[in-house]
Amino acid sequence: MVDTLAHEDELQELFEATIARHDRLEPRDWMPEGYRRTLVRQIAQHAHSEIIGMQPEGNWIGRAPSLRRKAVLLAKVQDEAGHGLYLYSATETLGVSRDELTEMLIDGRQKYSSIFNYPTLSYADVGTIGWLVDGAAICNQVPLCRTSFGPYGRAMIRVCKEESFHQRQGFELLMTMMRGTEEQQAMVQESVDRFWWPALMMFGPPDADSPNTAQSMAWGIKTHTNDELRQKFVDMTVPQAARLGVTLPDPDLRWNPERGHHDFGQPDWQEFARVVKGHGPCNAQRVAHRRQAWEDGAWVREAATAYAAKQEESA
Ligand code: FAQ
Repeated sequence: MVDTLAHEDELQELFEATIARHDRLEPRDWMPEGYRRTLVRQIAQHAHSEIIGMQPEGNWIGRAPSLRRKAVLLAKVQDEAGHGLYLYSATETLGVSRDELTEMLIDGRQKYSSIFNYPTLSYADVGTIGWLVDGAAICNQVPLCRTSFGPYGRAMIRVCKEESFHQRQGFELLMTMMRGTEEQQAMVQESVDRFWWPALMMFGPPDADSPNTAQSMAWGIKTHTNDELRQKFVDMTVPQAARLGVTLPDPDLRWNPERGHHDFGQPDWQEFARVVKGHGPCNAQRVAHRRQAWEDGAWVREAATAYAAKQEESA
């Protein structure tokens, strides 16, 4: 017993030394249970967000205004599926199967990003999601390329490259509409008005109300706080909005020369809490759609498992 405890102490020291060196933990390395649980929570939530996030934009694939726009949107939505799969694979290295993760999503035990509970009401929303939602995702995810768990950080490198392309296609789509008719310009402004505050909520609650940030930073899972990344996003987006010619719907938004950053207003945090608890405009629809797809795909999973077992038998 004493030996086991001494051994655990050594393992804990090794773990802490790895974190202190800003080195990476790999799946077979010893890690504290809390570290593993936090990673499963965050990476699974991230994976679910990518998969649920296919729905709002997928809604416009059949109604894209040209073949070119349709091809771009199809490719983007497929990229999001790919991101979900890399992230599920990273979570599986922590000892949870993809089946278990999906079950936890569809019965509400795990979350996905609040942003995907808002509807896409006009085609301009496809551009706004690319510009603002992928833009926020990049701000949050570039630092995650250096997160302390190897498989997560490596998945993020590829994901970020693709998200950059997504953001540019959104900006280009909006710029094209802003050069169009007055109706098209009004569609863009209306879409930005709806998505601005939910995009700020993507970074999570303010630091003072974020139960996980301090421990996740100490473990090198997160390298910046929620408020730091939200500020970075605002500073990055304001000049882009000016270039597009849209107004960001925040009367308190202004440059603060003393801080060297923009001051800005707070999102409605009560709305955020409602959406995260399942009471946003589209929560029920998003989860029902995912559950249906999971049930409809059961025969494919069974067939693939049976085929794999046969292959093993004959090998
Ligand atoms: N929505 O203590 P914190 C994308 C939860 S991918 C829902 O601050 P943490 C690509 C949080 O889980 C977008 N829940 O938590 C794309 C925690 O839950 P608990 C997804 C939220 O983890 C683009 C509780 O609140 N990106 O967009 C949200 O330290 C276009 C307390 O919060 C990622 O997942 C929220 N917005 O920090 C796809 C990035 N915020 O403990 C398609 C990775 C917080 O009750 C189309 N994740 N919660 O279970 C992260 O960086 C972090 O998990 C944060 C939250 C920053 C999101």
